[in-house]
Amino acid sequence: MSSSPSKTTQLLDRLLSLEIARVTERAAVAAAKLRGRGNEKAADQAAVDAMRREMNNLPIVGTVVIGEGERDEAPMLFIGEKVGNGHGPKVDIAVDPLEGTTLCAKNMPGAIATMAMAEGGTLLNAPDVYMEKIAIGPGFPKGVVDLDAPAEDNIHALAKAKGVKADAITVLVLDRPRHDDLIAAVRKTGAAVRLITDGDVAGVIHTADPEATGIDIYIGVGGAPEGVLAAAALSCIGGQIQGRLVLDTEEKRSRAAKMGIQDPRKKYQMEDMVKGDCLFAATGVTTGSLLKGVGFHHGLIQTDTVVMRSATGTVRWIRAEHRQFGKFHLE
Ligand code: VTB
Repeated sequence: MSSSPSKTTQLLDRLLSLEIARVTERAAVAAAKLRGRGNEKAADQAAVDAMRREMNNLPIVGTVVIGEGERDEAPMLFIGEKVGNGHGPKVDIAVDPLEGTTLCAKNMPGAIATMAMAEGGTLLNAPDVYMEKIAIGPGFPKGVVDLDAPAEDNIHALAKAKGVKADAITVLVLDRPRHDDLIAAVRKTGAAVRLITDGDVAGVIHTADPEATGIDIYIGVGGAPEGVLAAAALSCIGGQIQGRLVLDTEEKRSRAAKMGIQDPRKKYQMEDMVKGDCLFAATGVTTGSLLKGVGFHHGLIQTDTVVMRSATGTVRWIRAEHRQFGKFHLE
């Protein structure tokens, strides 16, 4: 950290780390009203509306760089949309108002409302495509695992660095047919696989605390927006993540090129995805291993939020009790 932080840096810490929690709280409460209704679209829309409404109260000149989609397909929080009240620092915004729409619709564990905010021009502008990802927590030499190495090699290298055998390693993987070979390769080493149906932002965050979560490493192909959000979180709490966009059609390559991506095969390090000071926040929608879900009680709404900041590594857990419901715009 420099000895005289810039105005943006000061603001990111002093003011916005609480403000950003308000934004994810609002989105989480709106989505939680629709838990278990089997309607992914409605829950997502409610989260988007709430997040956007609250974000536009923030004292920022914000640009959405990771959003609900590209302008033609997303009416709100589209990539390039200007957000904030227009008075404050220039910031990049990454949002996933409801990460795990299916989890919310089915009322299953682990749906969250999440966003990151960083100094203007410092977050990777990634199109909504898949991303190959590998992530581990803090405390290992840089490059101990590598996106381009076979899974077996990564597991053995990580086990060696931890001073354990491969069978003491647990790998988190999204449960998708595209990962069948990966899962088989992991199991061949003796390592365990933990499968998740959705929610790889929280999945990557789990690698930062293996003692508590039992997860040592995340490997696989998930959404690129989720990859950038996960990189934002890891840049705050430590760890390593590498990603590569899956640009397997001309159409995707051209969309990426329009967003400034010149090398479609580039392997992004965490520092390429999140170049400066950044804040990350997530509020639980349904209870998961990272966060509790929203609690609706008589006269009280409870939310559980984590806010992190990269420049200081500060992590704040905010258990909030809300007694004024008007702010949530619930019918
Ligand atoms: C993952 C998962 C997300 O998208 O990124 C996944 O973590 C990737 O897309 O929660 P597929 O579902 O097509 O595999 C989500 O499920 C969000 O939609």
